[in-house]
Amino acid sequence: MDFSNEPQHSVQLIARAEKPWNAEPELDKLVQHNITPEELVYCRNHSPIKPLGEDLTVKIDGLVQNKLQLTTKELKDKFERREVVAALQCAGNRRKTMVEKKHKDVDGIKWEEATICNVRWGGVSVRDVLLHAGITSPNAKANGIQSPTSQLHLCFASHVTACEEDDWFGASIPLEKAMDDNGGVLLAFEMNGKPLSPDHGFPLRAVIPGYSGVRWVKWVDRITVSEGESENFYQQKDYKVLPPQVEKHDQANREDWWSKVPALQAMPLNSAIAIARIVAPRVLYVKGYAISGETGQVARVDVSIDEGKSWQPARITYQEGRWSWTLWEATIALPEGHPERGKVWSRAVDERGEMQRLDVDWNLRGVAYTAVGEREFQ
Ligand SMILES: Nc1nc2c(c(=O)[nH]1)N[C@H]1C(S)=C(S)[C@@H](COP(=O)(O)O)O[C@H]1N2
Ligand SMILES: [Mo]
Repeated sequence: MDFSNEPQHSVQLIARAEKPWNAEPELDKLVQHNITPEELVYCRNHSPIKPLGEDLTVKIDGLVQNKLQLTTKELKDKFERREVVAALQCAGNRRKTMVEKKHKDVDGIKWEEATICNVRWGGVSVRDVLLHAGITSPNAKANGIQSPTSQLHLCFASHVTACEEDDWFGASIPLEKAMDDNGGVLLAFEMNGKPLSPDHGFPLRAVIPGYSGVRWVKWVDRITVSEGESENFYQQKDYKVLPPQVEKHDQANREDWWSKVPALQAMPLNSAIAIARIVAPRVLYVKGYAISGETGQVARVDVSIDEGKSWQPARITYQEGRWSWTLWEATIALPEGHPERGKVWSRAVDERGEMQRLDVDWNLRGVAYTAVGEREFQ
């Protein structure tokens, strides 16, 4: 892999790996902003970052009536500009916590709890583009296509450079997610009102609200409506929650676990504590984030100082639409006799009453760790 010509990276990030560039911000800084400034947005790359121009074209092909080939400028001219506020989170967010809590190592970069951000994305709707290309409506049997669209997939690909495990990068989502009017799926060219930076996918990236970061393909140059999922390594042989009995990579390959387990798509309900400190005698201040899962936006965040035996509600200080993260804080009066140092826990609850659990299983790749948030204070 060729790492010459890499752009400047944000100096506010802590490198977890240099080549490829993988870095996250400090968690206490991250939660100071409702909308994450670009300098604090984590970077997750499986390849070098190539400086590209706006003239990169994206092909739309596969099971569509009219194949298209457009530059970002042409996309902007042809389709209505749309915005969505959505949290982007790496599947490996909180991986280091999983290792510590389960006392068992996992494969992968030991991300802490800051590979998440909340951004106002600007771009065009993938649904609009696909309707233009000739997908009529979900479930329609268009143009001799055998599968109902409810069983099709939308594959995003980037061929601009080779990756660690494959010659190109790709990921797919169910076509239904892209065709959902409220799904918020975009081909984005802007982050917080400014053009994307090279690190985050200039000129064009996929935005898949609610889905694992790996599906948000950067530097996208091809979108294919397909009967199968993306053939790319990162769709097929990575980013899956393997069962806990799969303890080694060669075992996963030998016993063919990668084809038995579905790809991680929607990310689960989660929360983490960013700040926990005594601010006055017997007064504990706690602040963190929560993120919604598949069954709806975060409705409440609870905090506990007795390892989950009792909970009290935190104040939600920020939430914006279905796909944003939730910021929350709590001021807890420590009861008489409670030591002024210890641990505090957080638990997100969604609109349907689903809630985070105290403990969850270990998995080999350390993805989608969702046990309650936990932090020491003094
Ligand atoms: N082309 C390409 N797209 C990619 C990746 C990549 O390595 N190459 N990494 C994915 C992963 S795993 C994540 S979590 C997000 C990270 O996006 P960011 O670097 O803008 O935060 O991009 C996704 N899109
Ligand atoms: Mo990721």
